[in-house]
Amino acid sequence: MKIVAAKLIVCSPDRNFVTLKIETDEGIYGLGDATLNGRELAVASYLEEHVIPCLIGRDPFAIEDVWQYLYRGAYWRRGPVTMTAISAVDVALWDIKGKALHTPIYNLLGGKSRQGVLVYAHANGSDIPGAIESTKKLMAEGYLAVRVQCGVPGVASSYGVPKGSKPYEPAERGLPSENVWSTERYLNFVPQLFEALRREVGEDVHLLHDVHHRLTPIEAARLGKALEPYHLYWMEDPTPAEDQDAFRLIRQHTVTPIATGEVFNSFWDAHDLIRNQWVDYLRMTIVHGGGITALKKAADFAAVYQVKTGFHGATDLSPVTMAAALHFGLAIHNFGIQEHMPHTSLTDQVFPHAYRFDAGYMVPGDEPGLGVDIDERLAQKYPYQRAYLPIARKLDGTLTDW
Ligand code: EZ4
Ligand code: CO
Repeated sequence: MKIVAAKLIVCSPDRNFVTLKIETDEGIYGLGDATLNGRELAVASYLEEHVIPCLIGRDPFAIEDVWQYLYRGAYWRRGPVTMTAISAVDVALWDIKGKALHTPIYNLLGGKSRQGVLVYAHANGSDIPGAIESTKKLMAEGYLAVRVQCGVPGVASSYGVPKGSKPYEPAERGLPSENVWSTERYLNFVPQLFEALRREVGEDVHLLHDVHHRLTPIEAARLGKALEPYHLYWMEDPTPAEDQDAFRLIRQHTVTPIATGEVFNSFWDAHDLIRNQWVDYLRMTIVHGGGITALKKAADFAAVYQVKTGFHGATDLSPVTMAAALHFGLAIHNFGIQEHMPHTSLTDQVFPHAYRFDAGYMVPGDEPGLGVDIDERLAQKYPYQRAYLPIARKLDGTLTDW
């Protein structure tokens, strides 16, 4: 089998997605997600100008070799643009291989290790009663794990809290919007939120919370300690992780489990975190971390240290990535949990898929390959629209981590 063509489909069915479609001489094609939220066209151009020409004529079954060719062969390693482009190619090749061998990707990764993939949903409220109501609603839908974000009194706009009646969606069309931030108000408020939540929803449901990189290590340590009575499933991205050593300090102070890495794009971003057991869950996911090939190696390394996966799964990761993550999560032994932020029905129409939610778990379905397609004609009706993630400023105007 040979790769004969590859093309990009850039579309915006409610939000922007970049999709790579690789075609073979046997008529089988594969899909890969190349979406990098707010920097979509950089990846599209990287693939179009520098990668696609190198793929033509190659054997699509030689996934490891193609991966090394794009990683080592570029000379310039790592970085979100490069690694997202490599991911797209890698996932498309796994899709082709599954289809050619008539088997779902989870079988190529060792087969099922479990019946379903535990997922967590997003609850959000502008205040504590709203957050409780939103959590209860998701529990009634069958979710066994819920991430809870809440408006903070005295802070005009918070991460994870919708502005209107639509579900929360961080990226917005147009230029970046601005959020405000107060660490002091947040730190005083969050323990009250989880105290009220546990009182209302009981001890059984898994509760998670995303700090979204906004604290210093010692502030994160204080929050983790304060949240211990409410036994969170995890505290996410407590501090930026460029300095992996920063997590040592947090770890020394609290037994609240830690998840990090949705912005990582390389195993090396997580190496110290894992081998020192400073985190419990790795969030680096397939679309930004170099594909299934790279994540399998990272997950296997993590397994040795009892670190589990907890992949990013927000709406900026297309249904192609969601499917890949579900095959992956079904197969590997050290799977922990998968984020599930449902796409809009329009996104789902553009990407018909076999995966589904059932009673707190998701399954990828048993179709060969990924089990996801793209309706190109429908996609064409929704062209790319400039959109960005917001930025955040402290109350005095200082730009801070969003
Ligand atoms: O802000 O996906 O855990 N989920 C998150 C997301 C991220 C967006 C960024 O592209 O933190 O909401
Ligand atoms: Co997050």
